[in-house]
Amino acid sequence: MMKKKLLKWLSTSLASIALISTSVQAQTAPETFKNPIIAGFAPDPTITKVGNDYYLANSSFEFFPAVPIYHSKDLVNWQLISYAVSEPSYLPELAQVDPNRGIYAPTLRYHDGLFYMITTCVRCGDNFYVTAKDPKGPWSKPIWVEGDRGIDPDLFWDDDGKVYYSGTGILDKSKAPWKNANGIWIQEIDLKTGKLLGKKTQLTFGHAAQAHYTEGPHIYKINGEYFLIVAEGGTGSSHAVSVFKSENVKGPYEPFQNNPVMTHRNMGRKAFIHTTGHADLIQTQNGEWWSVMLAKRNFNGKTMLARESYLTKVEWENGWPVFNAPVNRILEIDKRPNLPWSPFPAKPHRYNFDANKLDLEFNFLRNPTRNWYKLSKGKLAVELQPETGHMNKVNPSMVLHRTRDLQYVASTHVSLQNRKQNEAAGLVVYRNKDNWYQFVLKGDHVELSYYRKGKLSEVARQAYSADSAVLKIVASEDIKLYFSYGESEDKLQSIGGAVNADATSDNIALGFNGPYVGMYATSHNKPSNKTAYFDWFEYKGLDEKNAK
Ligand code: 6LW
Repeated sequence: MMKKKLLKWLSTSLASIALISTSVQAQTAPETFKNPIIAGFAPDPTITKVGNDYYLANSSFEFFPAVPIYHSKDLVNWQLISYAVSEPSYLPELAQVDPNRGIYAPTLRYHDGLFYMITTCVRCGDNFYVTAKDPKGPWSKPIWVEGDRGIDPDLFWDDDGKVYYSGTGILDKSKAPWKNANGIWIQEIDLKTGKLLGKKTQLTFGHAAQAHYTEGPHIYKINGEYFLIVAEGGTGSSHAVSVFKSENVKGPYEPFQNNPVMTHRNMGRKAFIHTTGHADLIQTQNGEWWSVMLAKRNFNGKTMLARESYLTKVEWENGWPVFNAPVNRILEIDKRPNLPWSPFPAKPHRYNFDANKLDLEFNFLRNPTRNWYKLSKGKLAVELQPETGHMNKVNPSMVLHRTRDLQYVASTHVSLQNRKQNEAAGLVVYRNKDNWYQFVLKGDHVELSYYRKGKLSEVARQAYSADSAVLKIVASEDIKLYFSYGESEDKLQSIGGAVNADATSDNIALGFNGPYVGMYATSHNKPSNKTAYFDWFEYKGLDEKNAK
């Protein structure tokens, strides 16, 4: 009797708790979302769905681990869960690439129990794919595709079991139809071996005469018809999305007369969201269609965060897609997909280095060919290497965090004992070898300097002899960086005043990659047996995240 009563009480209370929690959820789930869905360095997004889970991958260029993979349940809240290439020995070629070479636009797909990520390593082996049963990994070794040196490969599984590889390029160069033309072609692929089978078929050179740089293809079969979606115009202000369809996978593909179906190319330089293009489509479990694509944001004329990932709705009218009807623009605030609101718990801002592995957020500049860092006793121990951030094709001692906000605070506690004049450790704001800021303990002083278009400028240098320091960088809305340092967090003094932050912007450092902030140690071209110890690193974004 008692037991029965208890059970009843339990079940009614549980039911009311469930009711309360659904209503809390309903109350707190916003109606809108905020673009970008992944801010900062997140170009060339590609998306796939398994059950009610969504996965998105980005290109990553010379940074490592390569091809970040994010997970979401509502297309709006995304969590970094892995990288498709995180084992350095799987892609040793990435140790030597130039800035903005390396990993270009990927395609992420799921078929028959396996995830596939296919991409190009530019100037480091060309096209390859990796597979995984679990998107968190482990991912396989690369399987190299034989016979294509073009970029932006796509994989498409047809209903008859055949798999098609789409590549970018003009098969017969003598037939290049106009200046700056590029094209898309298709060929069957054997996914066991990576061999392309049969003949290559050219599908298009672009939606119309004069279409430039047709690339980034994805093929889908929707209601019995084959759709080809491409990026056009180059990944700058003329970027666009165009669509084609065909009754046969190998064409002929008819360009939609309303192409390009999405572009901000005619909005002029003042557009806040610009460079929209390079789309991939997904249908939700509730029947809606959405597209991810890349775009950039214009902060008072400066593109500080490079190419980011955006989301927009797609509807079908007369058998063709309409992007974000009726405005046909990517909006910063837009109506949310009809999916259960599923935010992830906020991550702590401070990384204490207590685990035995670096947090997924951290990246290296190129593939580390040797183990120059270690996590031990709650510290990140970083060996000084002669390589600096101003050298090309090297892997300096840098541990970097994507800059995901226009406004942020980054800080660290670093110690480097008995420093010689060539030995330095501290913070960097980094884009490429010619455009970056360094704020370091060096020899007997603190030094703040930056490279802008390859020219080194020293902002400030102040005597400092203690073994360790807290270093702090504040990036502000007015495109300035403010630096401070001291022996403890409550005793910081500023140095250098307001420093123009635009060296890492697209305006100055234009490239495919994006900005980072992080930790750095170097012995400036000379051998050293020193190790710098980072007690913690903090990255705190100050941009408002989700829509109200
Ligand atoms: C990407 C290609 C592109 O692979 O930029 O300009 C490349 N075009 O689509 C790098 O994101």
